[in-house]
Amino acid sequence: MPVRVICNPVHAAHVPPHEVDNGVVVPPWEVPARYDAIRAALAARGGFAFEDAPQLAEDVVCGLHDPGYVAYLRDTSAALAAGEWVMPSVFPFAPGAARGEKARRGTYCFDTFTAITAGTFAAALGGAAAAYRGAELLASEAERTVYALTRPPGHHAEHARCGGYSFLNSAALAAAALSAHGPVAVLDLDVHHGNGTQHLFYARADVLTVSIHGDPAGLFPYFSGFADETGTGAGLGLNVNLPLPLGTDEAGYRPALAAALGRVAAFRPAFLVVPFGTDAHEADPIGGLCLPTGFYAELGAAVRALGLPALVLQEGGYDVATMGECVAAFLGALA
Ligand code: SP5
Ligand code: ZN
Repeated sequence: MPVRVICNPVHAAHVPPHEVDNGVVVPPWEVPARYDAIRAALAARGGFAFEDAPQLAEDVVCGLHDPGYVAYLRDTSAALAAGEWVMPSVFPFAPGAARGEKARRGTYCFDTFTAITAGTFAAALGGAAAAYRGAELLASEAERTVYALTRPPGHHAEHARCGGYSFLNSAALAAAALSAHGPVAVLDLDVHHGNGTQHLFYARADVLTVSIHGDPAGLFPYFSGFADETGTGAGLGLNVNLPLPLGTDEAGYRPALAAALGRVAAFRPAFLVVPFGTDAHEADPIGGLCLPTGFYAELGAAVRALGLPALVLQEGGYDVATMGECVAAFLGALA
């Protein structure tokens, strides 16, 4: 049985012009070629069946994200011509201060890495659609392993803020949909902390969030992903952060992986959602960890050993030359 790959057919509508890092305009890392590289590697490996995600109504994401935020993304994209973009310059901190357009940009975004373009909302909604379709396939028991091939990423997007190249949190949308059918564990394997997903489920007892990532003391998103963030209220103890020192290799990664898998298994979830990135790879230009290509099959096999129905969603990974092989190896071992 081939693994079904749910594709975002409109990902290429989102082409960020650049990022701004410490005030310096730099070329974007999050580019359409990433998607093409993964698709080509999966096609070359074989055993994958590609299908486009059906369209998703905007109200479905309004169950997860703030409707005002979703409207901001939609309207901002709609007002832009091809080649134009919007990025925040100020980050309002006083309640009620965001009355004008320029203030709104900083209210609904937490960094200067995440440009909105004319095609951004369509592409982000296409990613949410792929995730939602994947959740449907697991919930109906039609499939046990599904991969959502999409960009832009989603796991940094919070209830009402974009950032980290993420606009709509597709993994969280899938987890929320699956939670209607049983407890859900989210295992975030992108090298960056999944702050948006943590934020969205922080007080919930029915969704466990676990993330292995580079230590946010020195890596994006900087302000969250520390080990002492463990959840609140009914969700206390159900958020697990496993930060690793920058430079960690496979030997250093294995104990964190074992701890993460142990936490997932102990929760006895009905479903697993894996926001997956290849940016922990040694060749990744912005990740800072040192996993070799050969480790990705081991990673997939370790997740497979949980024996859970699993939805894998593409998040980060920026070395276009190696990322396709890593995804193919991971999924090949998982399925
Ligand atoms: C989904 C995802 O992986 N988002 C990551 C967002 C990280 N953005 C911060 C990029 C800063 C890049 N600094 C580069 C220094 C390279 N030498
Ligand atoms: Zn990442």
